[in-house]
Amino acid sequence: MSEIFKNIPEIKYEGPKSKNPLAFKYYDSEKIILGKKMSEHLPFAMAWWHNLGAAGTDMFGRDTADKSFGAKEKGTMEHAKAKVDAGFEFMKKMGIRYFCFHDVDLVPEADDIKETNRRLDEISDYILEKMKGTDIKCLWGTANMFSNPRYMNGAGSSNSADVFAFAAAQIKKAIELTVKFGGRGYVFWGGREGYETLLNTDVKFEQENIARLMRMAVDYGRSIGFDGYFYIEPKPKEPMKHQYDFDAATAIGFLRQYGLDKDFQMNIEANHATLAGHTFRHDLRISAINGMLGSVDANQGDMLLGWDTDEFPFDVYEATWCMYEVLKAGGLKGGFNFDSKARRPSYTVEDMFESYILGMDTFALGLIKAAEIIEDGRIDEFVKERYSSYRTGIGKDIVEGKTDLASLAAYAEKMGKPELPGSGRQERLEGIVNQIMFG
Ligand code: XUL
Ligand code: CO
Repeated sequence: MSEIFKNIPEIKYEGPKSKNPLAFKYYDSEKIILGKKMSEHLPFAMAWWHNLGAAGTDMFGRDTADKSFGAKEKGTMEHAKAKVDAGFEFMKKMGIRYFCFHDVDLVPEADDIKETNRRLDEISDYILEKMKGTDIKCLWGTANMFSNPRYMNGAGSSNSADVFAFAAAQIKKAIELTVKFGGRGYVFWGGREGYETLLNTDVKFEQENIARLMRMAVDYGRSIGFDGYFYIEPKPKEPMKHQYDFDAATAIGFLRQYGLDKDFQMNIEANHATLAGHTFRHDLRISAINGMLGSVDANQGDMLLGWDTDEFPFDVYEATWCMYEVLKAGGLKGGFNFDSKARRPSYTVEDMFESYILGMDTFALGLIKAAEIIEDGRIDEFVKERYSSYRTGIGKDIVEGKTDLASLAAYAEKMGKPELPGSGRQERLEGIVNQIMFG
């Protein structure tokens, strides 16, 4: 098989002074941060759909990039194999060790699922062959249950039982593929699991059905030896007006309600969190404190746009807070999947590589700075001190469950006017962060 990206060398670390656009400035895979190699802290993954599929089409215009990778006709098995060749060459040159996929990213979908599955068998054999002799693995797999018109009303939440059954068939195959690739996880992003209007929607029934489908997925996955985590990837809207997995807190509540919380974790995507009106960091924290911070879809949105722009991560502050949350949570069992696409006018092969270099360098910087914030200790110490009133006296009694409303009321009567709770020192803390970022 001939080289596809002939003008692109293996991407190496050259350090912050390098002016070479095809080199890492901060991602140094072997560098030790807090006792672990950067590459272990940052298991990066390539998103099959954006990197090998998305070619720039938007609502107002067609493709700008050529992602045929030498195949004569797009949407054929020849093209599917060319994507595999391109993907593996790309990952090797970038030093990326994981990939994520939807079933229909891998092959063109046929009308008959038996034919689609036959194609998936063929391409997955080809991928397995490629994986041999490399250290490239699968981070997670998923089924696309949102693009085909049959999913206009969702998959698990569809009003049609036949559509529900079709979704089950796709999930079954996608889990089998994930297991075949030795994947670490299986994702449910509820693409159209939501509603446009309550006038035609039975929310309770739809949510129960989604839970039924997830339960079947867990049972089947475990029965064929899948021992990774299932993930919910929350997103509040787009394509549906209202999606059930609105944010981490909502998804966690749902999993607990239906007894799925032992098998599932969160896959938090930055741009989804911000669409929900949160910071990326907020949804990471909510997942972490519930023991459910599983994996990350790394990207960023645009403050001025109200939709999922899936830009490559560039904002070092955001990446720092992400890595701070991840380090505090003890790392990820999953990884960092670049669910990001180069902008439509960034249509060249160089842009494919430079986008990933930007994303990986941004997260490497985030890791370095988050480790410095933790090692500096002033922020963590401040937060600890802020709650010190709960470590002695009445505060200790509250935490230890030794009080009730009556005893606290008696205490308050004796106390008179409570002192103010102490300055939050937000500006001082922000100054410390800037000092660490640029000092
Ligand atoms: C869509 C999105 C998906 C999921 C996988 O916003 O993020 O690509 O990551 O289905
Ligand atoms: Co995503």
